[in-house]
Order: sequence, then structure tokens, then C-alpha cells
Amino acid sequence: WSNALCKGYAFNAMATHPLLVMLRSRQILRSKIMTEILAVAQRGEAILTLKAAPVAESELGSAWLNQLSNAMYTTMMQRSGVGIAAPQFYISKRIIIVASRANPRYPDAPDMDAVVMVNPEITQMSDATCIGEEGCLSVPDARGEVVRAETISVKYLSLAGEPKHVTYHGFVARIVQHEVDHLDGILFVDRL
Ligand code: K1U
Ligand code: ZN
Repeated sequence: WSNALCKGYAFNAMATHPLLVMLRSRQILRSKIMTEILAVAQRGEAILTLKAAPVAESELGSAWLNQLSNAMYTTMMQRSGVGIAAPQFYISKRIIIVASRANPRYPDAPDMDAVVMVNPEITQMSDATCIGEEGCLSVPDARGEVVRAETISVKYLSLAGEPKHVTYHGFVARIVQHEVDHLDGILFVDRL
């Protein structure tokens, strides 16, 4: 069941019910990805508990990766999110988007252009932590105060495969940690 393929999308199908996860993924991809607004997986669904697979080198710069990232971005904006991860769209691959903007809870958060991170890896986390409110599009109606590293460094690839290494502080660092958690099957409610 590992690495089952569906139109170029690989799924880690080692979940409790691999056939169900795979069929649901296939169904949703076929029906929704062309509309660019994707269904968001909800807490309790197996896909959100999996460790996502790295994007392969052969996929970098591909049309499907660009299309997927466009659909993730469009859905994130439509749902007023400040971040998103591919497993939230039933795609168990290591892709996240980070898109901080000032909001009532974090009025001083920087407004940034959305950054797509492929195969992100947090290389450093400060010992200094901070506590802040988080929400999640996969856990509607829940908010919680989560302790996170104040500063992190993350290395990742761009959609075209260019290597990047960036340091973030505060709210942006929080979003990156929240989204990388999604890639490891962890929800913010698991950290409360
Ligand atoms: O589900 C997600 O991964 C998106 C999530 C990202 C996130 C929000 C807050 C802290 C870390 C990561 C959201 O965008 S939830 C909606 C939102 O815009 C928000 C919620 C709480 C505080 C600030 C913003
Ligand atoms: Zn989330």
C-alpha cells in the first residue's frame, strides 16, 4: 500500500484504513482539484495523523505541483487562513504555505507574500518560547494557547527546487511550526 499513485500524487497509505484513505483522496482530487477550491480534511480523519512523504526531485517544477500549490493558496485565502499544509487536502506530501498577515489576535504580525515551502525542515529552534493563540482549518470552532519556539530556522525548496534557508520570529515562526506539525501528523490540539 505504500506510495500508492493517483495521477502523480503519492499517498502514504499506512493508515488504519489505507483503502479508505486512498479512495477518498482519489475521489476528492478528481472532483475538486480542477475547481481550485479543495475540501479540507477534518480532525478525526486518518490522513491528518500520517507522516507525509517528501516531494520527489522529479516532481519539482512540474505542472501538477504548481497546480496543487495554486489550489492550496486559493483555498487558504478563501478560508481566511494564514497557513496551510497539503495533508489538510488529503495529499500526504511535505508541502506547506505560510502567509502571515496582521489580524485581531496578532495586530503586529507582518504582512508577507505567501511562501510555498517544499520539504521544509526546521533546522534550529530557539530555547526561548512564547505562548500564542492558534486555530486550524481542520479543527473548526477550536482555539487554543500553544507554546512554541520564539525563533526558528527552516530550510526548504521552492516549487522550482531552489534551496532556501530562512529564520523567522514570532507569529511567522508559529505558523511554520503549526504547518510542519501537520506534515508529521500532529494537530495543535495535541499540544494543549
Ligand atoms: O489550519 C491551518 O493550518 C491554518 C491556520 C494556521 C495558523 C493559525 C494560527 C497560528 C498558527 C497557524 C489558520 O490560518 S487558522 C485561522 C487564522 O487565521 C488564525 C487563527 C488564530 C490566530 C490567528 C489567525
Ligand atoms: Zn492547522
